[in-house]
Amino acid sequence: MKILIISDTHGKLDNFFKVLEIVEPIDLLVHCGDVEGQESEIEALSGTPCHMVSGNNDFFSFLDREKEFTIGGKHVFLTHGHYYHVSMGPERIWEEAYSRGAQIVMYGHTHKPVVEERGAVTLVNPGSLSYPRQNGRRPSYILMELENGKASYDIRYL
Ligand SMILES: [Mn+2]
Repeated sequence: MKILIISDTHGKLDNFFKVLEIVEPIDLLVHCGDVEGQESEIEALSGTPCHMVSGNNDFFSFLDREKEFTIGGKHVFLTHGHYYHVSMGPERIWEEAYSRGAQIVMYGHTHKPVVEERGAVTLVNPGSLSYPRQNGRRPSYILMELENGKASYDIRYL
């Protein structure tokens, strides 16, 4: 199972088109918030089921603020991250994910990609496709592969 994880597109879809061309076909799309419109378009273009949450810039969005779902037997907690002050570090979002019994927490907001296994919870942040802030500032996304209950994550850059 191939899962594309993106975040913080902020109303721009050009890099999303590029990523889709590179990774298609995918089985699931996850968007960690700060979509700023085009929610329906993104889902339609991906051609797959889609989990999306609202971010701190999605003021009038119909999207949920948080979601929990299961992929390949793994309990995933999805939220943009600003409620847990992820700009200061992932401690609070980690605690929330742990208390919910999640094995994976997917979030955005920092515009810096992260994959980190921390005890019982794996932190997964794809960075931003539109306004990257990590060193080098290349737009980033994560391709997750699930096989026989084992997850692997590939941080990729455009
Ligand atoms: Mn953002």
